[in-house]
Amino acid sequence: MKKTLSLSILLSAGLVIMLPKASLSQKISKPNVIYIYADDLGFGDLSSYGAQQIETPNLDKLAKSGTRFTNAHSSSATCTPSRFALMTGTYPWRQDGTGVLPGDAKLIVPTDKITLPKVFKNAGYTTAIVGKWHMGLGNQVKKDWNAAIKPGPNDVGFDYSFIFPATADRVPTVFLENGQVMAAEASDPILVDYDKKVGNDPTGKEHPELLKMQSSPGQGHNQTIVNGIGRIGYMSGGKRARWVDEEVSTTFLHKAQDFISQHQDKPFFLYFCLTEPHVPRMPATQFKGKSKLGYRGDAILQLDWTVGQIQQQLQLLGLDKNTIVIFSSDNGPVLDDGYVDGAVAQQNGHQAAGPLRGGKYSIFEGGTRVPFIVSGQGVAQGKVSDALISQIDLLATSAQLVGVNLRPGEAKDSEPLLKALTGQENKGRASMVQHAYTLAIVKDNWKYIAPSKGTPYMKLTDTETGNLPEDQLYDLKNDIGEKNNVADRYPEKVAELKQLLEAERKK
Ligand code: NG6
Ligand code: CA
Repeated sequence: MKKTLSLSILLSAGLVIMLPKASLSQKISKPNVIYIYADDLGFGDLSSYGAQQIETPNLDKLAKSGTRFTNAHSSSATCTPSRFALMTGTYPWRQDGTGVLPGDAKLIVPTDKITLPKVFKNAGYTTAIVGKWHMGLGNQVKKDWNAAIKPGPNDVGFDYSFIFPATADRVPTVFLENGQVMAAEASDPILVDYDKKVGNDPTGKEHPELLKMQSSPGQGHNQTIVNGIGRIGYMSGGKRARWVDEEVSTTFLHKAQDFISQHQDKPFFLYFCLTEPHVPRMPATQFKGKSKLGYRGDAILQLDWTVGQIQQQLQLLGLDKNTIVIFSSDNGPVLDDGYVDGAVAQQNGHQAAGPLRGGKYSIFEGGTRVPFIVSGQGVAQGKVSDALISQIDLLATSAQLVGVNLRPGEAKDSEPLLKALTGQENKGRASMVQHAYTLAIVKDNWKYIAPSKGTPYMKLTDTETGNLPEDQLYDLKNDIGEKNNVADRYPEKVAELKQLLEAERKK
């Protein structure tokens, strides 16, 4: 017998047990990764995070089977910048034009730089996005919605894409599959405009009697009516292509499930972007009225059910063991974000941000500290971790997971935190920049918020933004609700964190 035997000979000879276990498992185990991204879900919106008025059994089960994080953050307090950070591993405030985008915006993700899906592609994975996109499409605002639109998700690392362009409250209210509007008809071309009315479709402003859900006074959402709901922006044409709000969520679910079952034999990465509980909240009939908290609560039940459907599918296909599921939200919660949908009237004591101050749009913790659950292959079970983690770290951490090297300077704000993410250790980032209208920096549970001229309170959405013209310092360990500004008491802390933030800005 020769001294050096190849792996295949060993395997065929049934001598596999002679190989060291680690090297074998490293070869075999490339886990699938599914990143489920909720839209505007708050830190207090799940029963596993302490919600009393709502039950989210499927997400609670996910948390029990894995690690639940209590100090994990989106990079920003709104959608587009958070998603940009997740995709690129760079803080969005370093690049202009990364604020909340209209539905006709051009693509803001660079096509020539590393992205989260490209990390997986470089490791041989098949990649897909299903759901809300909101990072722009094409090279310019003016585009032909009836032709294939490029560049888009398929040009920044996704092999397959099934998306809607921006938010459910913005036109065009259509799905795009691999850049092509689904069910578009040449005879009824889609026109989109954010400045002036196009075509003859009624608007919510002119015809409130046509609405099945009223827009909140003063917030807009009263332009073109689609499916009985006033939207932001004007559109005409594409009558066949327009979605039915009650079907959006299940359409995404089915597309996600199709992708999973079609790619079950080889490693895949699925970026599954749910639209709940973002406005307009118009859940499927089976969820309407179920939560007793208005449509926002019903949408959360729909979201929880959707996650349960994915879990069930993974189990049925035998993929639950070699798949990592990560669940989080792109920013904190808001009750009235443009429609009279019962979220305020039927709040019933529900605290969407839990014990945190502020919510969506705020630099306070409520803006970015969000539910974050990781479960699956290699993840500690039944653990609660207070490691400081940002969604921006998923890029470098995924590279670590799948064994891809990032080049120096690539995804420069993303930190490799595989041990923290899998619940193996509690040490996360040393510091983290938070972003809303202004910036904040957190280190060792001290949080410094930079002075800003923005409004301290947004009346229409009832949001405490955290914008103040002076320095703010909070001791998050003892004051998670950011009630006491202790900047005057700890001037050295303020100076230290200010300097650190300045250094981050210049990086
Ligand atoms: C705001 C919208 C809000 C929502 C948000 C984006 C107004 C008054 N409000 O500008 O309804 O669409 O943008 O939400 O227009 S996000 O989750 O995508 O960031
Ligand atoms: Ca959002």
